[in-house]
Amino acid sequence: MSTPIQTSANTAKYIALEDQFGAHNYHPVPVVLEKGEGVFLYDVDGKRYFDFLSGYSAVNQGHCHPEIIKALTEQAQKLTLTSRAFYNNQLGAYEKYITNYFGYDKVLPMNTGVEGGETAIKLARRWGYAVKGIPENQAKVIFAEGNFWGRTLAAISSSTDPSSYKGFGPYMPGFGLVPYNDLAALETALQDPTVAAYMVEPIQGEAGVVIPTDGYLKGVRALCDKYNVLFIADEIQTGLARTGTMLACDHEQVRPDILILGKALSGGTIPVSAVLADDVVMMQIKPGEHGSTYGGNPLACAVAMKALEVIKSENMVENAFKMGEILRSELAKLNSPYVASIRGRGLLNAIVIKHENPEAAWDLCLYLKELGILAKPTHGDKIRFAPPLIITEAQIKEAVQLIGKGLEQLAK
Ligand code: IF1
Repeated sequence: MSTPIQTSANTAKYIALEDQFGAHNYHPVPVVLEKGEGVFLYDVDGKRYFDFLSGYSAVNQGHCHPEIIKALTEQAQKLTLTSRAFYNNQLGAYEKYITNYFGYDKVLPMNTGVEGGETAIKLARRWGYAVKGIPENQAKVIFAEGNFWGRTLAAISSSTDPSSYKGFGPYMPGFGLVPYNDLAALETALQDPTVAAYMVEPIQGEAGVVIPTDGYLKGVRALCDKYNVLFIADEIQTGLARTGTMLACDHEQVRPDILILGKALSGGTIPVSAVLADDVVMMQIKPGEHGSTYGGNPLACAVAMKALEVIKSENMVENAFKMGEILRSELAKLNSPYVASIRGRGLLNAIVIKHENPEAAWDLCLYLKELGILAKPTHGDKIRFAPPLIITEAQIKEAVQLIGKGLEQLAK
């Protein structure tokens, strides 16, 4: 079954530019987007698509949310960057807002998600030496197999995915791995007195929306308490209402020692990430020991405050929970012979494709593009379905009908 990749001359023109002048570090679905509004994206020929990827959960609030864009444009006309060499009138207000919002003493503002991960690990190592008493340069951080937290050399040093780490060595020392969702293995690892932290996604996104057994997060919390290890939750993809609770950790009412946020923290406008922790951890980094040019810039602060505000004012947590249940139920009703499983929480979902053609998931995404839905496979046979959290029941049902038509094409 060969899938005809149908692209207009206009689309092909833009793709050719990227092909000639851009690094080939991605293999995008062949669509060229020009406009985004709410749950919809529009290509250069004006065709409308449901966005079922949401910028990998960076567009939870919907594309170009009017209030977030208003906050962005108003601040952009006043002051965008001071650097942290000086104070600005947005940062303190933002720091108060976000620490109250999530219940932590302090926040360290950064830009990309992976910078948030790097910051969390530096904080954990510092705490390990200063508070836990780990001998200098011997602190370990444990990660879960199947993790993904970015593309820096430290991030890929913890990866178990060859497409992330192969050919980029040598790797960061002091990192350990345990199987995901395995409390016995975690306990064994945490008995090592040089372990400062366990960094984990409450649901593994890139691995294909892998949801741990109920009780896993509570078990992680208990083991970290028992062995005096910091629990770092990477909520960059799962946080900010994506899984039907404000944080995915809320599903088990656990509070990580270090919380990392990113992506939808800016509503998909500019890179904004944040690391939250209490003073016993956060105060281990002294003036001049960490930061970044854009970290805490006034534009990011204004945007992030509004992006957080609309999550609550528009009840996105409740909507994500309800629409997620409807999405999974409607997908199940399709009863497709090509869907091995449907899994997810809130509006972070994935289907696993079963088909003799190993390219079936990719082909399905091409069919879906033709039908007006944008999604992309992860790890071969899984397709993530993660629309913006403002999607309505009617839109979910319309989209699932299109997904059903796409699945039928796999029969040919
Ligand atoms: C790409 C994946 C998703 C993340 C979690 C940290 C980061 C990410 C849980 C780093 C970023 C992005 C990166 C982007 C595609 C996307 C992705 F497919 F790569 F793995 F979502 F699953 N923690 N994920 O998911 O945040 O530095 O990118 O701001 O690299 O292609 P970042």
